[in-house]
This record gives sequence, structure tokens and C-alpha cells, in this order.
Amino acid sequence: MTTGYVWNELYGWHHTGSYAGLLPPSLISQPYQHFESPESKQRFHSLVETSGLAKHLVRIDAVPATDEDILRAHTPEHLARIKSESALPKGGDAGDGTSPFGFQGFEIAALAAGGSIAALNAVLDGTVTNSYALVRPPGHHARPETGMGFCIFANASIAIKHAQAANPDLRVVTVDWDVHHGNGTQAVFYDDPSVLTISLHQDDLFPRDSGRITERGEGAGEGFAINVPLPAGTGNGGYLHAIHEVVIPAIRRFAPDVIVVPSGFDASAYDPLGRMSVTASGYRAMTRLLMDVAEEVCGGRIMMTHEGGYSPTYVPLCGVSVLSEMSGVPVDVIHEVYTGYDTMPEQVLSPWQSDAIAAARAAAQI
Ligand code: 9RB
Ligand code: ZN
Repeated sequence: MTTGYVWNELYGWHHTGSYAGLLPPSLISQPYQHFESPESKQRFHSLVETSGLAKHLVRIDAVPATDEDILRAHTPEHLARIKSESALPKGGDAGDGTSPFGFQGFEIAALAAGGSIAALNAVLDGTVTNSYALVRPPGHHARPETGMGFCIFANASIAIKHAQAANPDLRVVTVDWDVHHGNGTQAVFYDDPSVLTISLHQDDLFPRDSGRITERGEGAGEGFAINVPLPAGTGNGGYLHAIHEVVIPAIRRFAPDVIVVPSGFDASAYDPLGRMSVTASGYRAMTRLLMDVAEEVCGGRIMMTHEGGYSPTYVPLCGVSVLSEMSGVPVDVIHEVYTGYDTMPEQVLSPWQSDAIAAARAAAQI
């Protein structure tokens, strides 16, 4: 078994400017960084190198997505606007006023989409069994007509549509474990029965009023969107229960050719933007469960593409835990640090979490 890995130094150069988290700098908000800064991603890549994992992975080169690739998921107006703002000396914003990018941000966003394309291609052509695209900027909030939530282009969707252009029969399940709703991926495939989108997320966090269990797809795609909104505070017990109760049965029933995971580590106990309690070992256990069901239905084929995760110190541990599980390469250092949250009470499945998961399962008619 081999695991592919994408990283490009330019992902660290995507420039979200001078903010104080999400606030523009002012006399009451001292200029600092935007939440979506390079830190967590660059440090994740550093740990991939320093842990020794990198030498066991197959490094995959990102190639920029072409206009044709991007236009499979986006409107010509969105692409044109990003290109023109990207040519301005101070860059622009992907659509909602909180998703800034710098001069030539278009080129980096196209390289992020291209990294996801390359990672999925490598899995589908058998170069590797599974792969992780550590790309930036993220993509799962980007809708056909706009970017939002720090996302410019819909990286996972663009990769899936690229693969379907070569193989129109390709059927895909997406399992989005970022703490926020994968609304963009859902929107791209909402009327499309060839892609089952599943999102686990903190209930009504971001975007607001999005990701409810009543959102199930439309037209030919009805029943091919599944949402599992989880109460704030959910930890490993709740997440693993949701995977067992909803995600695995849905994947078995759909029997995809490949599983794509928009992978955010902002459901972690240390994340400043989410209020969930997943730990590195929780992310590792979710990876194991997805690998087992992938083995059963699609030859183990999984591609993960990076989304959110804003703890500079903890994201690398979650990421390397996932990559260690995907590749079967043990990384001991993970077990020696930051394990305190693994035994906290919030890791145990609560009745209100299991009720929420049962409701999501019933809505998905599983
Ligand atoms: C808006 C605001 C946000 C936007 C994005 C995130 C996280 C994204 C992520 C969190 C909060 C505010 C639109 C504040 O990690 N996705 O995976 N908040 N955005 N004010 N307004 C008007
Ligand atoms: Zn997120």
C-alpha cells in the first residue's frame, strides 16, 4: 500500500493579509493575522518531514488547474472576477468579505485545485492506494458562483469533475469532517446522483442556516446529500458513532469507486473556530474506519484534501496521525504529546449526540 502526498511551498504564500482573526485591524483590534494563516499548514508539512513520514510517502506534484477544470465547478463570472482582482496590487476577496487573497492569489488558488486533481488522479490511476493533498487556500465552502469562508475555488469538486470528465461513470462519496458545513461541495453536486455528499459538522456554525438534515439534494440528486449536524461539544465518541451509524451504511449502500474527504482539523479540541473535542487519535480512528469501508467497497481508494484547522500546534498532530494511519507508517511522537483530551468526559457519546445522529440517519433513510 502506498500513500500519495501533495504540498507546494506556494500554498504557504497565499496571503490573507493583516487582520485580527476575522476583524479588520483598527484602534481596538491590533493588527495580527487572519485566522486562515499559513501557520497550521506549514507546520503540518514540517512535521511530515521531521517525523520521517515524508520518506515513506509518494510525493505528488501539483499542476495548476486550467480554466476548463475550474469552469466545471464554477461560473465564468466567478473565475473572471477572481482573475481580475488577483491582478490588482493588493489583491481582492473571494466573495464574502472575509476571504481575502493577495496579488496573484488566483495562481495559488488554481494550484490548490490542481493539487487536489493530482492527488485524486494518482489514486484513480493506481499510482497510490490513497493520498492527502495538503493544499491552501481551502475549497469546501466555494459555491459555483462565489468563494466564501476562506475558500476561493472548490478544490474537491474540481478534482471530482476532472476525474469524471475522463471517466463519466465514476461515482464518488465525499465525507467532509471539517467542523463547518461542506456547503460548497454540496451545492456543486446537489442535483447530481453520481456524487453522494456527506458532511459531519457542528450544528449551525458556518455558514449559518446551512447543513440541516432536511437538505437532501434535489431533482435527480434527491437523497444524494446527507447532513449530520452535531451538537457543540461532540468529541471522539460522538464522531465515531456518527461514522458507524450514518457514514459507513451510506457508503456501503452507494458503493462508490472512490471516497474523497474534505479534511478539516477544526473539529479538534484545540481549535479557536470550532467548539468540538475531536483529538488526533479520534481523527486517526475515523481514518481507520473509512479505510476499512473503502477496502470493502472501492479497493481502499481514498483521497483527502485539506480544508480548515486553525491550531498551529495541534493541526500538525492531527494531520500526521491521519497520514500515519493512511500509510501504515507508525509515528511514535504523536502518542507522547497532547493526549490529555483523550480521556476527558466529553469524549463519551452523550444521549443528545446519539439522538442527533439517529435523526440524521432517519432523514437519510438508512
Ligand atoms: C461573516 C463572517 C466566518 C467565516 C468562515 C469561518 C470558517 C471557515 C472554515 C468561520 C467564520 C463574520 C461572513 C465573522 O474553517 N471552513 O472550513 N465568519 N464570517 N462576519 N461575517 C459577515
Ligand atoms: Zn472549517
